[in-house]
Amino acid sequence: MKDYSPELVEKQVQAYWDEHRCFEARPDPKREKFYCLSMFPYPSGNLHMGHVRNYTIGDVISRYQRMLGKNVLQPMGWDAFGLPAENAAIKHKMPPQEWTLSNIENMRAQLKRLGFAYDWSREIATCHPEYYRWEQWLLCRLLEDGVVYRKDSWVNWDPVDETVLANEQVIEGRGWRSGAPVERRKIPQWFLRITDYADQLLKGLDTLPDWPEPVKIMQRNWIGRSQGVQVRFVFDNFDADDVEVFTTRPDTLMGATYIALAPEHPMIERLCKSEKPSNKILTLFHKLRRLCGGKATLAQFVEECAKGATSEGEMATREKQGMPTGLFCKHPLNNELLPVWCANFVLMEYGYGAVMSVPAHDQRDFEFAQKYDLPIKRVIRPADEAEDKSSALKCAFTDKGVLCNSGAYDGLDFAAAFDAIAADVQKRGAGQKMVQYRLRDWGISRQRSWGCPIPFYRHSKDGSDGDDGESYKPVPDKDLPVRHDAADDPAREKDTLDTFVESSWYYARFASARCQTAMFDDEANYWLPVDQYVGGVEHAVLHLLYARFFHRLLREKGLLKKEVGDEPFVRLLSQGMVVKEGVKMSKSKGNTVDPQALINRYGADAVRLFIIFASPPEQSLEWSDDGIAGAHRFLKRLWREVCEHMEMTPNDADANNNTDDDTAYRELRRHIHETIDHASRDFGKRQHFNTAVAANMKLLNHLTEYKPRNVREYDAKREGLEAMVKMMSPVTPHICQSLWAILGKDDVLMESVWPSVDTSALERESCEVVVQINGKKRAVVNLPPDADEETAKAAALENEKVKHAIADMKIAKVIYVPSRILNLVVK
Ligand code: ANZ
Repeated sequence: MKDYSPELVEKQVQAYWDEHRCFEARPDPKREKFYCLSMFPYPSGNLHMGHVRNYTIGDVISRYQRMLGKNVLQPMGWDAFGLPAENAAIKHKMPPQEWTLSNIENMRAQLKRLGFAYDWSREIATCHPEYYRWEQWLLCRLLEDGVVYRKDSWVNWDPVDETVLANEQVIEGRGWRSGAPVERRKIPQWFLRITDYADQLLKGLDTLPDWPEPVKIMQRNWIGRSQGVQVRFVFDNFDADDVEVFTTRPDTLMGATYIALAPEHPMIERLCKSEKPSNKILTLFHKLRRLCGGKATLAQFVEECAKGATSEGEMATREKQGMPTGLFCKHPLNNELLPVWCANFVLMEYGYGAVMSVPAHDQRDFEFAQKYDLPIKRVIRPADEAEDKSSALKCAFTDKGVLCNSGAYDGLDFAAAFDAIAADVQKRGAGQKMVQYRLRDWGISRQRSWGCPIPFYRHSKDGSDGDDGESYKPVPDKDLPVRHDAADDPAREKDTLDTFVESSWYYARFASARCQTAMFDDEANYWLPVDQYVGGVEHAVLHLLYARFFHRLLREKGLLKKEVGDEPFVRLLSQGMVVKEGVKMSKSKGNTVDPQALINRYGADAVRLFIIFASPPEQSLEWSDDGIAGAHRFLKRLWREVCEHMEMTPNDADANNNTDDDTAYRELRRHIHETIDHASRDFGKRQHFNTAVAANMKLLNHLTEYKPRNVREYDAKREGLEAMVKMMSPVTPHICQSLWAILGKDDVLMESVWPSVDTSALERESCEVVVQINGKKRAVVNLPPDADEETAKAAALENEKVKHAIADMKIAKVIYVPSRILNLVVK
């Protein structure tokens, strides 16, 4: 027989798959479907190890499910719009489209070389007009329904390049190309009302038992549901709308000593324009202003705050600064006057952009009050502290406790105070209980050229030339798609869509990829939902949340049937990182390993095997050069073992020795079926593919040592080799297909059924039972698997070591797990 040549084997097998279109999926209502999806890549140029890992895991699952008899769909495509293409275009002086398409060519060839079982007839690239025309069509419907709306929003502005920057283009507060300090600017942009779905998206997480818990926690935190109270504060010396705040701690209301407004708060904007506080407080006002670092006017202070980037991280680490407005509000319960400040720690995007500050019980408010000499009033004491000791606080006491210095509310605990104060606030018409989400509406406008054009145009509303949502209309369906390279039209929206929009519905389009007349046809209802989604944990929050949101939109619009379920992804596997010497493999760290070089040297199967064997999928994978060489050696051994067996005939075996002793035979068959049992669980529910492979490696050792002496033993070895070739085929499909043929089979391996366990082979004549005395292992006894407790105890008491350990003590209790353990509790 010939030697194992991965290159030859892989080429042949792949040619066969191609020719017979083995992976093209067709709906078949009579069969159980299984839709397995791996997160599609950004076509950056070449596959990296992270991709190879992601896609190998998805492929193993797909191929395993197929052998279980399911009708499997596994598609692949390209998340093709995005900033790197624009950057590369600048760098290589080539259009983003050309760069992207040539990368796709290259990466498609790499994926094919790895032998992934994709239905390439469904390939999607999000930059193709055939794809994004449906996205544009949907967006037009969403504009009509008001799910898309326009509002002013802050962006990072590079004053030198005169362009809007994405958060990742702001490096330490400066534009990535110009190096100029970034400014914040407000411009009108498009938003999707994802916040209307906050509650559904939160509750839906409880219906996903097969999602990793950490991902669900991250999503819950991102949605950030807070239960609190809205409180309205009336201005004392100013004719304006009330200041509304959101608080999760209404129990501290009696300790509020000032109100803080975000620099972007409309009231601040209004004050900046007038800058004329009432005479009554003018003197105090000037005194306070002097405390604020010499910034003469509120407008200057606000301008100062607008510098720096918009990211939440940058906002959080800023030094707390503020300026008094000169205005006062009335406390809704005791009518005390509270000064109104403008403060840079208040976010316009959360709640009402205003805070009732309780310095005694909130650390930010405390630091701010100390800095600007504002009163600190303690209203909560620890439950176990009888009296309010009223010593000066060194920091805020932020725990929940019992109320003090709060008049009628004194002595109430958090829950009682929350309800009592909320009720009183409501009675006075000054607010009510409410739920607030951290989740913001999704800003989808991007000032980029390599993206899906937003398909709206501006018409003049009553002859005026406004720039609000109402002055826009959807591009008529007949004019879709609006191509990314369409000629300029002054009336049309110039911004493009966030590329997360494309990746929010691709999972559904794959299921109807060839439909030309609609976004989806009925095939989508057959394949959806995705039964298994595989991808990196870096997408745990945004991508998965957006796709869950789109799934709900698509169902509401009737584009997908209700029957596909509330959630797009039933089961999620978040694969771990590929690391080298404990550090994430990445270009920026310069520690990458090129998958292509390894494929060229060892073949695709060895690379796939190494990746799967090295660690469980959700853990990080430590790269090792020895590991890949080891994988290759294992495959060579498997090849040789099958070939050698095939060169032998049953008669050769028979002639060697004819024995009645069937111990070795039974042991081998037991090992084979234990391995099948183990691998079935590991490939299925547990998804620990590495231990399934390890079990097969052990089985190969056994098969190698096993020298058949008669026909029965020869057949048992054959049974073992066949089972092994099947079990390894999801991981190393090429070599297994070839070996399947060498084993004399003329069918396609992946169409054959997963081996089943012969339970009679699992039976043992005796098992080793561990005997413990007071929990300590003392001996091992051999017992029939069905031995009862009395028999087990009797056998243990025959054992010298057990006798010795018990000596003259009495047995107080017996704990017996048949075939495993006997614990004697003695006194
Ligand atoms: C008074 C108070 C007293 C508060 C106290 C906390 C502790 P979560 O839990 O994240 O929802 N807050 C409200 N709007 C804000 C904004 N726009 N920018 C910055 N902070 C804001 O947070 C709710 C709390 O965050 C609210 O409860 C409010 O401060 C603050 F001892 O109100 B609290």
